Amino acid sequence: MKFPKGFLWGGATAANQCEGAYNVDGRGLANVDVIPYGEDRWKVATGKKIVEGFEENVYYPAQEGIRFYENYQEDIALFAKMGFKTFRMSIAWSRIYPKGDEHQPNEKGLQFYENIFRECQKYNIEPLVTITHFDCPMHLIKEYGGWRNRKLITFYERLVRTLFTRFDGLVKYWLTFNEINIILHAPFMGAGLELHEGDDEKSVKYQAIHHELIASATASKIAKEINPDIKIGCMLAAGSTYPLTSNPKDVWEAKQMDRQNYFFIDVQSRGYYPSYALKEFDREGLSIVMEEGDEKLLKENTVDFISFSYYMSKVATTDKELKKSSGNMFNAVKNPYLEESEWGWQIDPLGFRITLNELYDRYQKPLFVVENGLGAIDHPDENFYVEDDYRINYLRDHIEAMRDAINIDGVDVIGYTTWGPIDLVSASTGEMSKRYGFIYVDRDDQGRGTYQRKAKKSFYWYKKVIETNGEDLS
Ligand code: P53
Repeated sequence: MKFPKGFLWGGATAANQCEGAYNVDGRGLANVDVIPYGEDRWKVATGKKIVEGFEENVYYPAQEGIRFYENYQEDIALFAKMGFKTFRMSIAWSRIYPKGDEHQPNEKGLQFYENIFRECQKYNIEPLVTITHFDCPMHLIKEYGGWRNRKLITFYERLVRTLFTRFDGLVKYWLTFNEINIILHAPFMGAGLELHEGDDEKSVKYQAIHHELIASATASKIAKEINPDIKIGCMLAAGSTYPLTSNPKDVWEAKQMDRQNYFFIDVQSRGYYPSYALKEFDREGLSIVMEEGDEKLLKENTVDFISFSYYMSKVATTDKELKKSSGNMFNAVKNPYLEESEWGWQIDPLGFRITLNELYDRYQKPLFVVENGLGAIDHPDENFYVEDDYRINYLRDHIEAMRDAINIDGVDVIGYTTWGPIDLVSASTGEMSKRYGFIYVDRDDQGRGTYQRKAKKSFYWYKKVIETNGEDLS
């Protein structure tokens, strides 16, 4: 029961959740900067509360992150110590193009990422780079309306051309949009999309989505022109949906919920809008403007591999009362057979194997697991040391499930990066106390602390996993 030779073990981060230095070296303001910590967070994230900038007496966790901007050398050295083969990180768009619509990139921003890639190179760590992980320059949102405006494709094209050219030879694996389906559930956080009064919400979202899909295909096209060896992946917030009962109505509901998410990858991987979506747009009278040439572009520039995050499976029901109680963004209800994390996320390793199989059955392209992990409250001792057996157990069970998918089911998996190998700010809650890391960071929910780094028990465990290429999970 082995993992393939050259399997890419590592960890995954995002600029907005770890870099900090939000106004340093010419970086422009982005949507992710103005999403507050506290009770308004989700209102802002979902676009229900529109913000212009910072408000007084509110804490904005992205401003400081975990100070990765200053600490990247130390942090990458720690990843190297665990034996990372790959490191997933993202580019802050507004470091490269501070407003988004300039013609010349900001050299200091480019230099920062070049430094990171050179640091990785020192340790033979393959960078895996997300072009946009939820972020969008505020100027593009306020001046152009963000992704609802087709011009965003041009600005994104400028960004990717700059990145692919400058980092040719340093970066081989790129992801176009992190969790592209999150735009449906948290449009402002996920894509900088604001909803205004009078908007036909669904039309606006799918128009923005169309622009993102075209931008993604454009990135594939440009990448191959610059260097045919570059590999482009899409990125989905995955996790299969189960029907709550065998009532065919529940089964149908589950299928519909899955399709909502698979829709994105259907386009990015197959190269055309699936008929069920076209029918739905028609039926509901959604007016989505597409241009001549879009179809051809999508068809000719599909992704090379499928990447996704997996934290949990979901459960669908047609029971209206139960649905109301769900309280999470996928409208999923509790699974009576599963345990859950302290944040109510269902823990389901077999669901991981099911999801891997589903994605492979559907697309027949190599899969890259680029996020998986357990957000938990840690209890450090006086030296900041954490014994996180709960985290080790979660990861072991999931790695075993992935091993079964590879060895028993024949699923093609390129690599696996755990979410937040170093503790970082939570996307959904803005908390620091929701920790995923092998490395503890001394910082609390309000940004107070020494920001000192310290290896947890799981650090040594993951090191052994990588050393033995997944054979020793004990
Ligand atoms: P946190 C849910 C909500 C927001 C972002 O989430 C999410 C998800 C899970 O699908 O997606 C990813 O930090 C995301 C990361 C994020 C991670 O899940 O809320 O790509 O940015 O940190 C974990 O616990």
